[in-house]
Amino acid sequence: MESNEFTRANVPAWRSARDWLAEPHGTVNLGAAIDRHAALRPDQVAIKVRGADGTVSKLSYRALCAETTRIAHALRVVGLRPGLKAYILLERSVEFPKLVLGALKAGGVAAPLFAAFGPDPIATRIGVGGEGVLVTTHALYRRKIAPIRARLPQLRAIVLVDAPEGAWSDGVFDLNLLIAESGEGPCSVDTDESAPALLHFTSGTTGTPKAVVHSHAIGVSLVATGREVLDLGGLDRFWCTADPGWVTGTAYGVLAPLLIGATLVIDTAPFDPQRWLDTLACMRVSVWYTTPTALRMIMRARPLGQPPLEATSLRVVASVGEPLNAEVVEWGRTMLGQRIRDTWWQTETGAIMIANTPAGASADGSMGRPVIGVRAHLVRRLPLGLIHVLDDHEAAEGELAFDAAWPAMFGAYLDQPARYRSQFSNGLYLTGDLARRDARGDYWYVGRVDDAIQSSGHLIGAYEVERVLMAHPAVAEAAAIGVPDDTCGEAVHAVVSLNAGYAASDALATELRGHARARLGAVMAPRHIEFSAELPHTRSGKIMRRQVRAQALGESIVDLSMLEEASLHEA
Ligand code: 6R9
Repeated sequence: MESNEFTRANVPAWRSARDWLAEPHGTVNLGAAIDRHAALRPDQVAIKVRGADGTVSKLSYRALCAETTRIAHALRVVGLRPGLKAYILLERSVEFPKLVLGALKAGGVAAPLFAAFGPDPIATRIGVGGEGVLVTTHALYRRKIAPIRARLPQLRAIVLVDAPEGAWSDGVFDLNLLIAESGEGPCSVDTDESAPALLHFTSGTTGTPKAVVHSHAIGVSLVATGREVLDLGGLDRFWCTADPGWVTGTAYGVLAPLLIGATLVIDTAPFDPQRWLDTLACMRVSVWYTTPTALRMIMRARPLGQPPLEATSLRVVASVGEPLNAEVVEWGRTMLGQRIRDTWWQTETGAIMIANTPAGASADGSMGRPVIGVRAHLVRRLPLGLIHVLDDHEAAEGELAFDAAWPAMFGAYLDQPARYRSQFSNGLYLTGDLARRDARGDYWYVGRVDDAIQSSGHLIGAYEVERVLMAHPAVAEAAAIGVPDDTCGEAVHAVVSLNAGYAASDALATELRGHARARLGAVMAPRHIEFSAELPHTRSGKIMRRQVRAQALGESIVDLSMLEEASLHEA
């Protein structure tokens, strides 16, 4: 299980991706692999950036190759060594992909952090991640790092991408000066494909965040799924809207498109529905990878009935991070002229595992089927770490699990071997998500095992309830939670935000309860409906059900990981 033996697996998509990534002598360095495009098509645009003021700038593969090599030299000068971390604390910017690739070329482990984190979650994560260097901007340094500098003995150096003149002292360096003074020659460390490349932090339900380790082998799955699911090729202009701090921001926001040789589109402005629609059009985006939350906000700003959007180059639209409800898919078909493809994966899986692929005609609202090479199962957990695997050929509901042998499978939770082992049983990786498989073999999201509601002896997936509420024309978003109840253990409670044109009222609450009851039955239908102007989200767009629950129960937030997620909103 822990030795990832995918290279011997007979999956042509993986073999061809690996053949493309590997050096002639067999090693794989994802930072260096991108240079192959610089050799083959040096003038091809690698990155196209739309600045907040609307100006557009371009970087060729030749320039990207040269600049990331210089960054690798610079990072080595300040102490980055193979296996050490390069913490990257940056907003959406052209610097982000350059720093990720430069760190990889130097043999370092790229460890992105959300720029919206406050000082505390940053210190916690660097404490978990261990020794390395930190790259950030001058403004973020002043606000987030300077106040906690004394708590960060793990940092060998801090590098500013935009240091004001004369700002370097006391272990703080100016990246441009470092570049000017470092070597020019090739700089790429030969890394074995099992060498660590990425470190991503995810918060669980309890305790400290987990640091998920990925090796350079992740590139094999990223290339294979980039081609198969996103249909990416060398002529595409690909826009991944993910925040750089989220796993999607590195995997598909940097690596997949650049390994494939596409043009990466970056918009440095914060989310705004009209701005994003403009970006789709003016950057002539052909493949767009975004989140249901962003799509629902755009849908709110531009509901059905208004003229369709003018994004004529758009060929593929895909979504990740949260369930994609059928209403959004329908909106996309009319307004974008595209069937939005859902994709399911996790920080731990490293790459897309289940998707609506071009070939498969899966039902709207379903996540689709396992991607080529991946084998999915539904399981029930039994005592003593044992599991019961449900018949793969039948419709069923259970915890989603995968044969633990795909290239992008995570290699460890840093320093937590027991926690890592507890995610596996019988050669399967257990995801912690509940899913349903229908008779056609499509997978439907049911909810997180942790968020499941126990009511009158039934286990209810939060999303099963939310999906039905969102099908009502008044509801924009919904969060279903369990609240303590003397008779049924937990009662289902829903908090909803409304679409434009609808106002909260007792009558609407009654109507929504009736709507849910008619479709879900008495056990699953929410007993209470509460209205909220907006539901709390993480930066990656996930509804924070634990926070919704704490608010509904009038509890103060005591869970550490929740506090950290909440601090994402203090920017
Ligand atoms: C890439 C990413 C993972 C969790 C995952 C699941 C939820 C992701 C989804 C989805 C429904 C989808 N999730 N994709 N739920 N439909 N298409 O999101 O990684 O931040 O680790 O989150 O997100 O619950 O377990 P990560």
